[in-house]
Amino acid sequence: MSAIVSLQDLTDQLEQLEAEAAVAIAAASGAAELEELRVGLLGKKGRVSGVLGAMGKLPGAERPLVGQRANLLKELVQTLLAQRLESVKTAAMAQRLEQERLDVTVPCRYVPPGHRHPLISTIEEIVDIFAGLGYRVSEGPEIETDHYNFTALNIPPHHPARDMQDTFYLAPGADGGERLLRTHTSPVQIRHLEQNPPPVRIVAPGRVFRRDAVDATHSPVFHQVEVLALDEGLDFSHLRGTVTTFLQRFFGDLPVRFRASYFPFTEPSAEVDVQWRGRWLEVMGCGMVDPAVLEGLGLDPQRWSGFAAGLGVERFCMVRHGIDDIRRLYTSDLRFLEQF
Ligand code: 2NM
Repeated sequence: MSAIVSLQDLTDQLEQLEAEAAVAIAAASGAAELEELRVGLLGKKGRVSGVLGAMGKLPGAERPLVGQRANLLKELVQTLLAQRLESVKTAAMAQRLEQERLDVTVPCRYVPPGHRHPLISTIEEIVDIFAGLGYRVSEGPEIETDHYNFTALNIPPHHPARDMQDTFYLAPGADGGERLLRTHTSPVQIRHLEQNPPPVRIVAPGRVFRRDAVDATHSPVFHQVEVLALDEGLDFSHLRGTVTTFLQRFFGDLPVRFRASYFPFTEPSAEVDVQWRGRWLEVMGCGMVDPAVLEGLGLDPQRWSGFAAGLGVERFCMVRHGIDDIRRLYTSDLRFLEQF
């Protein structure tokens, strides 16, 4: 094939190519399409190369003219491709912004995929009330030593609370020390006082363990919240006011009464009843921290005094919601749980 090629032919071809390229680039609608056009026009086997290949058939003096014209074309095509790519990207972003627009002012009802377990919300409500009275949350281990669970709380070696019937004892720890599952959250308060000097106001929620047979009101694993305030000048009136305020915030404005009782770690001690739907129900225990407990911690009972109180969360939850059997709280029956 030895067609005659003239300078005019090649220049016309380049001009034609330029016009076509401008139209095609303007019509391209995406980055991939633009890349295809670039390869088809400027690539090794592209159309510009095709024209330049024919250049060899021109007289030597005319070749630079075609070369210059081709370079102009290449630059123009590159500029057009870059500009088009930019506007395609801008348009794509504008479209996404439009499509993915979220109107956060649309009025609607939030339907949660689930909700808190009634026991957890009871703990939260109780803790929130004490937080509102200036108490901070304190937590500690569920596996305890005899010292923190009993001795530091003035519970003597042969006290019935230590009986095998009441306490889950574990195999001794690496140090040979007796280990058990805490029977109340009071050890948390002892640990806190060891680490923090008074004044102290803490609330200790958590799981506790007792060797009780399961029935409608007992479970070997249950939850307690205990509170402790230790400061200068605290007396029984502060205990009474705090506990009464707490109970009336939780249950509503109902009658509260204190009855003398006994705990090894408090003196005096009291049990607290609320008049709920006309009947007196015992709901918590409390008292002034026994001086022996303070002395065990190296605190001077002449200077520091405090009160403590403890309650069973399951019982609070059951009274508040009229639940007749503690096992309902552990068996995860959705027909029950969905009512809360
Ligand atoms: C109760 C009743 C009375 C109590 C005492 C203490 C501590 F650690 F400060 F001595 N913590 N919790 C306490 C007192 C708990 O639960 C029925």
